Amino acid sequence: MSFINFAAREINCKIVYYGPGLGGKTTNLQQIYDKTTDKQKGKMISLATETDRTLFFDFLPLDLGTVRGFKTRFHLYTVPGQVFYDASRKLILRGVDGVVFVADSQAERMDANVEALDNLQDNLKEHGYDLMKVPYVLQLNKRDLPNALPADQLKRDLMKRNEATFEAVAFQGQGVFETLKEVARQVLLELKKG
Ligand SMILES: Nc1nc2c(ncn2[C@@H]2O[C@H](COP(=O)(O)OP(=O)(O)OP(=O)(O)O)[C@@H](O)[C@H]2O)c(=O)[nH]1
Ligand SMILES: [Mg+2]
Repeated sequence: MSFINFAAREINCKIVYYGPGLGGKTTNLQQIYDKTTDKQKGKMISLATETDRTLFFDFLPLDLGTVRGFKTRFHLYTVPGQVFYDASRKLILRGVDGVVFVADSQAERMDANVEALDNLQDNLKEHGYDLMKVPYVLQLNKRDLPNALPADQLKRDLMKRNEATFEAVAFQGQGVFETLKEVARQVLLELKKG
């Protein structure tokens, strides 16, 4: 649910990056953080383990221009991908406006992709959201690795609807902003409808 602050003329939207552990969710946010101006962004907050696995969430507020005189502020979150942090994932999805699923293209991570996607669908449902209807983008990450499956095969196995898909090499910034722009576009479109 986007939050509109009329006094401040500000629209607040929440985007959640979801996906299997080590797929590159936090890396997406780090790239966005690194490549935006100070004026555009707030502090990036990360709660992580010593080995940089997301413990609770990564959070980055980002200003993406104005819509009819309202400043649009996107709050980007990532969930911890590790299977046993399901309670955190569920909590972070609360009030979500748009979802990016960051899939790991490596063949040996296919089961983890499918499991995380099922988990996303279940957790959205618990909040009353439908994966078939929410603003949603599928990112195929780690395209640089030799064991990456062909993109067509990943799409066949992971696409849920006619969603936009982007190939990415997140740690090099490739595909990161394309993904963000598309999910933001969809969220703003929903806002205009509502
Ligand atoms: N080769 C390659 N490595 C990547 C890519 N994107 C991210 N990585 C690396 O993958 C590792 C995990 O990335 P994270 O962004 O921490 O993964 P995550 O999805 O946030 O993981 P959790 O927080 O445990 O759920 C890091 O070492 C990244 O540098 C990519 O496109 N290609
Ligand atoms: Mg992470």
